[in-house]
Amino acid sequence: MKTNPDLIEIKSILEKPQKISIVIHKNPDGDAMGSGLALKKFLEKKGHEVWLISPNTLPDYLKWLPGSKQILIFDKDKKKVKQALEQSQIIFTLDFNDLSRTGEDLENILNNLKNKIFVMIDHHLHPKNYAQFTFSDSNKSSTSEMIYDFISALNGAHAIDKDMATNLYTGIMTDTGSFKFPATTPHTMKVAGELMKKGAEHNQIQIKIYDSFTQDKLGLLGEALKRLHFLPEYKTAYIVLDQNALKKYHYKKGDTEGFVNYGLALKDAIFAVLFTENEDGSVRISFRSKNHFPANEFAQKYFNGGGHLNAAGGRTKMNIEEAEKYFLKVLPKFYREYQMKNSKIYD
Ligand SMILES: [Mn+2]
Repeated sequence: MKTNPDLIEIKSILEKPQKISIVIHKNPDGDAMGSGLALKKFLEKKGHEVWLISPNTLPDYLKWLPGSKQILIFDKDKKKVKQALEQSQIIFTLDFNDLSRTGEDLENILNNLKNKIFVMIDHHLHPKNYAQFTFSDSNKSSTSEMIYDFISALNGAHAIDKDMATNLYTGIMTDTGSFKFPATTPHTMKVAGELMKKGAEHNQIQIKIYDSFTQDKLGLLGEALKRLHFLPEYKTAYIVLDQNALKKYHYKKGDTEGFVNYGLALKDAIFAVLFTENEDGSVRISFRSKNHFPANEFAQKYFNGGGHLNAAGGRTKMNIEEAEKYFLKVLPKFYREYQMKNSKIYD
């Protein structure tokens, strides 16, 4: 494995036409789809044959992304995806760093493709060791920013057209919460500016992503806000959405996207949590935090998850009442530990 290798070797591999698959993570978000679609078009322009593979269906709010109709959905057409992967010499994996993020079935297939060249491009912590080329940088705002840099480093920035710029801009914008999360750097802003020059219409993208709620989604948000609990002693806001609430508003995948952030809109909140009950009774949990509160550590320690310092996710097989109780039980201890560690450093 080479971590953050120089590009000479990969550049020479891409000199002649190759068959290439790009795999993004399950439940793809704007960054996964944006980076994947942009890389696909770039590689096609260079004369390669490219398949872009999502483990499962795309959320409605991202279906307008240029090129998204060409994405192969593993859940819908396993045979086709398998064929694409088997024909490929090179497999890019984007916006994740652990093959389990593709789901059990696809993970098994990927694990058995021993003679392929794997290239990971990702910005999450703790990359697994499955790729021959690992581009991993958890200080980057997004995989889309990394793809911009990757394309530039291959002397390909001139090839970035309006569609690619739109995809990359969307990835950066969604992963940075519209350029407000701490991982947003001067370089992030510079890349966003370059993408605007290449035709990304920032205002239209903003409208398509954030100002396109269905009435049901807005109703569900209202319900979520009514259910918001604030625990001032732990500076924590949390929301519990059970199947009753979701069904009332005809929940579709992606409808709760962004809801967790509303907890952090509270002046004194530094930790926001959203519990969502799955159809099978298990629970998925989203975590967001401000400043130095380690959402990823909390997710990892108590809810089989992980992620970034300020944005993480987890899951549990407990039912939703048990999950809430458990959360309320473990939070005080975790919060006190955080306070003790940080009083010395930041007060
Ligand atoms: Mn990302």
